[in-house]
Amino acid sequence: MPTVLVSLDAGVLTITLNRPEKLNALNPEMLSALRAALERATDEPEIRALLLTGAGRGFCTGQDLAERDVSAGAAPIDLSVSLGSHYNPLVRRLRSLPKPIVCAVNGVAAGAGANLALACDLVIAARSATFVQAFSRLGLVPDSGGSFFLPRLVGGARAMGLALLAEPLTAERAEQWGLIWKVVDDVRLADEATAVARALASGPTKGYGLLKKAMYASATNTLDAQLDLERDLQREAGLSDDYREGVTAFKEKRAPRFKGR
Ligand code: LHQ
Repeated sequence: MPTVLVSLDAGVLTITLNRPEKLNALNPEMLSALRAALERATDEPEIRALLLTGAGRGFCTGQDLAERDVSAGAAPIDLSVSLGSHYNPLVRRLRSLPKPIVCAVNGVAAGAGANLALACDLVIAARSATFVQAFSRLGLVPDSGGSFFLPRLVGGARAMGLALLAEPLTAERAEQWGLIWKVVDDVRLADEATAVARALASGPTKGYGLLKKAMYASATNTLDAQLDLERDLQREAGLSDDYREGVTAFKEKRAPRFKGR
C-alpha cells in the first residue's frame, strides 16, 4: 500500500497519511509523496481545497524515530538536514498554498506531526485526538513551525507549558485554548471535515488564497504594513470574477456560484 493516499473528489484533494501501524510517523517516502501532492494541488485549477488526515488511530507522530541510528558507534546526526530539505519546505508549502487546507486530526498528533496540523488553515479534531509537543522528551526543540505557531495561537505561557512538559493536550482543551478550530465526536470527524472542505472547494478560491496571505502576513507585519497589504490584496480580489458573482448574487438575493477565479 502507498504510504500516502491521494484522491480528488468534488474539488477536494484528500491526502491521507497511510502508515497506520506506526501511527503515520513520517519517513522519506511519505515526505516526498506529501510534497508531490501539494505541488499537484498548487498546479491543478480543479483542486480548490485540500483535506489532510491520517489512516488508523493516529494522525501523525512526526519523524520516524526508527530511522535514526543513535547507537554508540553511529555517526552524529545532523537534524538540520532533514528540517532544511523536507520539513521546513513542507510547512512553507502548506502556508503559501493559495487554496484552503483543512486538517482532520483523527488521533494522536505528536512532534512534527502536531505542528504539520497547525500549519494547515483549519484544524478539526476528533474528540479522542491529542496534541503532544513531544520534542522535549527527546531533548529537542519544537520544530516544523511549532515555536512560531504555539505562542501565537495559545499565548506564551501555555506554549511554554506545552513545549517544556510535552504532555498530551486533549482535543477539547485544544479547542478551548484556540489551538484548533473545532472538536467533533470521533464518528463525525470524516463527514464534518469533508463537508467543510467541500464547502470551501465551492467558494471563491482566488479570494481564499489572498485571504491566507493577509492572515499569515499579519503575524510579522506592523499595522501600517498590514493596511498596505490589505489594500493591495483587495485590489486583486476585487478584480476577480468571483467578486462580481458575489455582489451579483447578493443583489439578486440568491446563493453565489463561485468559479474560483
Ligand atoms: C513510531 C513513532 C515515531 C517511529 C509511534 N517513529 N515509530 C525531529 C528531527 C527532524 C525533523 C523533524 O522533526 C523532528 C521532530 C520529531 O517529530 S521527532 C519525533 C517526535 N515524535 C515522538 O516523539 C512521538 C513518538 N511516539 C510516541 O511517543 C507514542 O507512539 C505516542 C505517545 C504518540 C502514542 O503512544 P501509544 O498509543 O502507546 O502507541 P505506540 O507507542 O505503541 O505506537 C504504535 C506503534 O507506532 C509502535 O510501533 P510497534 O512496532 O512497537 O507497534 C511505535 O513504535 C510506532 N511509532 N510513533 N515517531
